[in-house]
Amino acid sequence: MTRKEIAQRIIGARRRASTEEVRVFAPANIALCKYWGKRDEELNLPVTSSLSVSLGHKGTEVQLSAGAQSEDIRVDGRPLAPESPLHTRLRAHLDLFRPAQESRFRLHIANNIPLGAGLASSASIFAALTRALDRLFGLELDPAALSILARLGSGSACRSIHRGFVEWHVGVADDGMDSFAEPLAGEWPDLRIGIVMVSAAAKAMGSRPAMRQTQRTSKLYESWPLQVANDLIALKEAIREGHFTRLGETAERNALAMHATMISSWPPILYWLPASVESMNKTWALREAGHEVYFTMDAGPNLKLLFEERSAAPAKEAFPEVDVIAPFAAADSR
Ligand code: 2P0
Repeated sequence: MTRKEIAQRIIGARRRASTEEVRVFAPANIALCKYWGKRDEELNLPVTSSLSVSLGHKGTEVQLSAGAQSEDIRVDGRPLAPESPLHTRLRAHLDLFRPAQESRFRLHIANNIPLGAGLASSASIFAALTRALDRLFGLELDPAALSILARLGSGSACRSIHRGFVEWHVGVADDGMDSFAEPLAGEWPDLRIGIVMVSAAAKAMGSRPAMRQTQRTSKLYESWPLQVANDLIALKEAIREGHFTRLGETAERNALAMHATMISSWPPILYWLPASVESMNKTWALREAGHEVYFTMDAGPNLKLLFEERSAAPAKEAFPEVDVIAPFAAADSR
């Protein structure tokens, strides 16, 4: 099954002509239980379910119109090099919706998170772009269909279609029609996510090849689905009951377990820099001192701290550069 076939099946004859410009925002998301490994690389179908929280006002705004003279793709004000991998992926996503072979888009992408720094920016880009295409062509697709289409652009993008806590269901179908994200009930106004930027440089190895290498060569990867199954149960219970200790411990353990599968792959994949380990030690020292601060990490060296408002002062004291996001605060949810 190809991406084009799936998109055709969803979009069908719904597309209406449009030359207006649409402007759409989608939030970035941080997984508390990670997506790591695919059962289908073409369709970005995962090996397990995953669970995330979206980042409020941090994410991507897309401006999109059709009817341009030539394809015009800009990121943060600068034209994107046509030979860059992101350009190729964006064009491929636009192709799924392109009304005619000769039609061209003007696509301007504005991120308020650094690109390629393991802050899940591809998730918000492909979610915002999918929503923009839906609006531009008057498709009026339901959230599950939007989530499936966003997934074809980037796996984690299917979670950025929603706000708050989100679960991406693994699904069992070969065509992936049951592999989409849904919001979970539960608000957590006191929850804070602290971005600790260890390095803003683009990562040495993208998550796609890293996932592949882990799946193929890590003996520890065999235990990953069981880890995820248990962590999902614990996280959903923690969210339901507002049990922060359970949430933080589970998220931190899940991230470390994911990194353990990478470290045990061959050749080994280690995203951590010395400053990453230093930040982990600082987090553990905060907990020793009685402050409930946890961390999660993605395919990069940066940490995302998890804490509640009551621990904001000690967290900021230990990490003076931390950028604190309140995912459920009214002012943060545009
Ligand atoms: C996540 N990551 O759950 C995990 C944790 C990175 C580490 O989703 O190949 O950019 O586009 O499906 O979504 C990053 O992978 O990968 C990711 P593709 P994606 O957030």
